[in-house]
Amino acid sequence: AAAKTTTSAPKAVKATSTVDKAQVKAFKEQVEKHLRTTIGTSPEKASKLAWWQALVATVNEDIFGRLTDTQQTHAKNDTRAVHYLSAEFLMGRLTINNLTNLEKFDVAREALKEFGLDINDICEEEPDMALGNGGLGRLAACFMDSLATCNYPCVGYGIHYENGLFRQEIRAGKQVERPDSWREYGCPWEVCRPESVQNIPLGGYVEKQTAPDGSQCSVWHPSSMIKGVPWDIPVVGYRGSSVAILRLWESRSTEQFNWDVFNAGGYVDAQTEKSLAETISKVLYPNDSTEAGKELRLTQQYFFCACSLRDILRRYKRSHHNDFSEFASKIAIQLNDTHPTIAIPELMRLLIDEEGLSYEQAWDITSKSFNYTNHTLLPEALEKWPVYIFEKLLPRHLELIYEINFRFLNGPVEAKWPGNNEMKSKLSIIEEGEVRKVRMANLCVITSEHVNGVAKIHSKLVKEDLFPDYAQLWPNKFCNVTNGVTPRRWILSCNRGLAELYNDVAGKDWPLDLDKCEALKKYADKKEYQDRFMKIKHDNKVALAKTIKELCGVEVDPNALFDVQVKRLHEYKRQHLNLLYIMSLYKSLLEDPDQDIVPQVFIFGAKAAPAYTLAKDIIFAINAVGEKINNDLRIKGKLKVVFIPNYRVSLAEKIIPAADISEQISTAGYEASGTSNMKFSMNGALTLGTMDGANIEIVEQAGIENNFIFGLSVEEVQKLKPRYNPWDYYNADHDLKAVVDWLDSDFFTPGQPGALSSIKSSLLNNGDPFLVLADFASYKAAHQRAQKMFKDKAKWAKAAMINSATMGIFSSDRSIKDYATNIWTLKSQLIKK
Ligand code: Z15
Repeated sequence: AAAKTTTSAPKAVKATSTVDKAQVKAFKEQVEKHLRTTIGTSPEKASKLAWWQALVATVNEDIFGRLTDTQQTHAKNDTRAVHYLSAEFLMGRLTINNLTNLEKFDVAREALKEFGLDINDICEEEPDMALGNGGLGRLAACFMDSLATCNYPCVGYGIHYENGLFRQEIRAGKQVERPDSWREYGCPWEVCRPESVQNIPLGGYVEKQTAPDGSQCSVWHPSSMIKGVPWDIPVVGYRGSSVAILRLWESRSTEQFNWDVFNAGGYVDAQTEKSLAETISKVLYPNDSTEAGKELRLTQQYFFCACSLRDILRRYKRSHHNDFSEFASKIAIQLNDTHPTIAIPELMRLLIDEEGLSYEQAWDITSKSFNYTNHTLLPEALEKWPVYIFEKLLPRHLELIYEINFRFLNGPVEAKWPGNNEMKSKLSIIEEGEVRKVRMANLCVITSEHVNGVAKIHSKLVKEDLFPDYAQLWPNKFCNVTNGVTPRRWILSCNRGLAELYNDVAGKDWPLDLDKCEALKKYADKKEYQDRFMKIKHDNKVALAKTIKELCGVEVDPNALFDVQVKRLHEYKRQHLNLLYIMSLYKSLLEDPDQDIVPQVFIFGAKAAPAYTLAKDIIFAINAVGEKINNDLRIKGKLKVVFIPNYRVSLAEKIIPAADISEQISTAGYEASGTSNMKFSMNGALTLGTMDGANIEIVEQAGIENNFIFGLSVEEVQKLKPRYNPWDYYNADHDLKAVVDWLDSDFFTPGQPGALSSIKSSLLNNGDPFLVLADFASYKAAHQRAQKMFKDKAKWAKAAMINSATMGIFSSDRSIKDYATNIWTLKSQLIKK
């Protein structure tokens, strides 16, 4: 039916006419009222920042009522709830998303227009809330949106970092890190909750006491006390269903903190000492998938877990007093990676030492409450904390970890493998060696009811390769929940043109049931729909071209193919494979400038961990090669390479809707899932990628013929790895050899020979750990297929539409429902007004 009414001409911005005049008027009055009475200025002299603040104050009026309704409903029904513990929540900006979820965006846009303001321009004032590094933190943010939208009782718990992920500047082609003080001028979304402050003990020693009956018990005498102050950020579900809470803990000093200094008359010294306690929540560690292993990091983890558990216990005791028999039926705790593992011994400690339960009772509750999500197989990302750090910071927790380990090794392990010490040392929580270490993942697996990976292939590898022995003990503990992303942010808010198209072909409920988008599939052959779809893409590319001009000073043609790789910089993600291909393309253009190639723009965005030298070298190489190519008149603008600085959520929202090709080129077996791959496909990009992580499930939905798959499979990588010699590939492929050697010249870095040679060296002298050279030829062939298809506009449009239309299962609502059903046994709760 929808097909008949649509003409070949793209729809005008018809939303304007459907906006209710009275609502616009009311909204406008509210904004002006807040501008005057909340912000203390007037329409005549207000800055953009002030307008934004007034806009947020207006939105908050809608949010807080629903928040109270949500909390009252949950309290009244004494509902089971999930507690999502995560060291990272990468929320990005909240204004447009909250307006969208409240279905007030159009009203707000019209209201601001009447003040002569552009809503997008005003919303650019909002700093990103960048309290995360990458995929793991953004996943937590998408999950909060879905938990609220699907009405699941929940709390997200994390750290109120004063500085989020560093701001990246590019100077002379190199990454420079700058602090990100996202709340310098206050954050209007957050509410401080002094009534829920917690005090957290730290350090000191454990005293052994012998009770009159001869039994031993431990008394912890901490050396200091840290105050945890909660800040609540409301997360509005789509169409205002429920409002979830993200509770972030800020560390402060207490008077008890170093009270001996105080007592010695050191008033000023004690003020200085404050900084130590307040350091805890100062900064987010900027490593994605590698552990720095710093003492302060473990302190951060313990601090937020200890605060969160006390908060959970306080709320539980409000309705159940000191009867803990229902704890596990009311409380589910999800550990987002091993970062919050310390919550396990902390809950044991609280139940035994503070609440007086027996070890057995405490273990019964604890082992029924926790679940663990694994996000990586990379050995360098698996957290192992030296025992000596535990002895210093958390001596009582270490004792409990030893006890858990002892009972595990002498219980289930001894029963399954009697007298097998090799098995015991493999499965032990403690790694023996020069420096004894606590293996956090082992503690998670032993304690948790469920352990899940984040894509089908990854979950299989978690069970079979990472924890094979645990899987023999507990085969049913291991499961899969494929990641997802919220379609409210990643289509509806960031790609309004595409959202309109889906409204027309799939009805207006697709943001709540993304499978409905499949309706577009039947129009994928129809020219007028192809034209409309590609016009939306083109408009997004025009907008991105403008942003690129502003941020990079480079002119790019929206008619060119936009090939995008945006993600953290990591060897396993292989940005350098992309770079080698670009160099080979450039080389072939220099050899034959008149060849008929598709004009292409290669777009990169990536932050490198500040101490990851090779990653920084790759950023420099991309910029150096880009500089040369962009200014080479011989190639007549057929090729452009841009590195967009400071890649973050708000840039992703501009870049992803404008992509033609999504680069997902990790070595098979190394990217647990990926989530930008899903966002790109939803927005009509074709995936050029390996059979890794969720790419496999994406092509399962969209069809391998509508994407460009290349490279070794997981099995092939596993087989090749032990006997791999990169020199064989280098010597056998003239083109590959030429571009690798090019890195050793000063062609791209005039006057600085060798400036790019660390990359060549990692590929040849360091054994090319991620098989870049092995996949090069196959990668090049995939690019050639992509170029060929791009010339056939109808074929490309159809493939893009099918990709977008078939991503229903990658809504994070589906992921959250999987968790709720298979892991949390959690029911949704309709909110009473
Ligand atoms: C991180 O962003 C991811 C895994 C980690 O172990 C850490 Cl420490 C950070 C990513 C994975 O690399 C990515 O494949 C996955 O999609 C994402 O987590 C969310 O599960």
